[in-house]
Amino acid sequence: MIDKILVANRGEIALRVIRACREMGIQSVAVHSTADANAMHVRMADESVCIGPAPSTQSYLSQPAIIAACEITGAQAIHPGYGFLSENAQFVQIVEDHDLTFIGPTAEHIRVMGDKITAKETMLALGVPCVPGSEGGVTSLEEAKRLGAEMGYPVIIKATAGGGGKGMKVAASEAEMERAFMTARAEGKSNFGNDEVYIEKYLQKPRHIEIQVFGDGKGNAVHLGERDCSLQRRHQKVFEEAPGPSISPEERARIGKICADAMANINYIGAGTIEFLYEDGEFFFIEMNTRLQVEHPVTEAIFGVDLVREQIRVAEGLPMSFTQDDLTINGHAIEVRINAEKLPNFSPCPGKITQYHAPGGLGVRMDSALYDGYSIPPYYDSLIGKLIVHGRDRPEALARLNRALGELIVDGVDTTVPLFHALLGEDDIITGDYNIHWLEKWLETNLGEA
Ligand code: MV4
Repeated sequence: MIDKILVANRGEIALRVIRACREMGIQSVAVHSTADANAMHVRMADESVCIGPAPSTQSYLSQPAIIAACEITGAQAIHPGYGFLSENAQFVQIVEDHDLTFIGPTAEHIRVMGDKITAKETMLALGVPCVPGSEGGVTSLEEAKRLGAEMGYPVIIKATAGGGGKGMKVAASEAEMERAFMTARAEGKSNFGNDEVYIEKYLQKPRHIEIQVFGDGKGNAVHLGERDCSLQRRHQKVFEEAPGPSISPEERARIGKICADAMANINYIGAGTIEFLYEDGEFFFIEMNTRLQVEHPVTEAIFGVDLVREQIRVAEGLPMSFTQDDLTINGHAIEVRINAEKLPNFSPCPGKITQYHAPGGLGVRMDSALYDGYSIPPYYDSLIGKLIVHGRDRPEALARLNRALGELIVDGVDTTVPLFHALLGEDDIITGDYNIHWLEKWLETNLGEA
């Protein structure tokens, strides 16, 4: 039995985990940097421990400080939230070496999926459809050019350790191959200490569709449909919805079963997200995230489940509280990310919140650690809240989003709220007709983004 959980995170996701703990009768321990002494997650937890100075490398990423905080407080388990240590296989190993429970997948699954070449090989072997491309790594320019000629341009060269768009280069023709290949390798080396790259056919106008999966670590796994997260800026998602406006129930059942069966096969434990590019009715696997994601609430809304509660249950060795047959979709949900950023360039805008009022009413969920008088520190990411709306169908969710955005008050800093007001007036957003390039094009046209 787990009766005390240390939450190794901050902000809205720390609150999210603390809320699940409280509903389950589990004690919670917050950890915080000196800059977060007055943060809401510290107030909401049953106990708190200061784990270091403001920079996250010396606090939220400090493995010894977090392990020590468990020992001091008697927490038996660690929930990592997203980001920070959530996909660090070495940390998971250390947690287990201290006889603590990591609430998440095994170190081995994190390692396999953290390397995109081994992730793709694994998924291909499990019957998950992948983007056509090289089998494993490509080590020479000659091999890269041979593959380019074979599959046809454009192609994309990706660093196996890449992320956030770094170490990713498109080659439109053989003439561009040398430069793209060398740059992808150099970026992989300098950003991730790994210059291994692989090659894929470049898809020109796909959607980003991700499948939520969940396993009990004992050979049982389910899927909870998809989220369409195509609206991104510089690889940062800004607007996410479930179900995907372009996905039919038949397509969902088919790709969902492929994903759930794959996860059952590897005894996957906890929450995971299998990312696909979706173009012309076809799914192509690109990556898997072995964590709870920022946008998990849209899935929770339409399925009526608490994913954090389930994570804790399976970490304790309990079964999931639902089977695939129990999971049916109810309505439509949309999440928008409220960032403390100044438009048009999305420059970070930390500072003091002089007034905060969260929207409410039917079908509205505001996940945020803000409060009146709170000072957003400049050390961490700029996400200050997530507004999630749920309606019986997509038009109702859109109307509710518009209404809830109108109720939200965040004074003292600039936020991304005006962007969402503007997007809600766009026909393509109203009809759901967008792909991964839509937002950047729109920003260029409408905000003349620098
Ligand atoms: C691609 C692609 C087109 N074709 N792979 C971007 C980050 C990484 N997660 C994968 N990415 C892409 N991989 C092939 N074969 C286009 C992207 C891409 C993208 C993907 C999802 C959401 C937004 C994106 C923005 C630019 C490029």
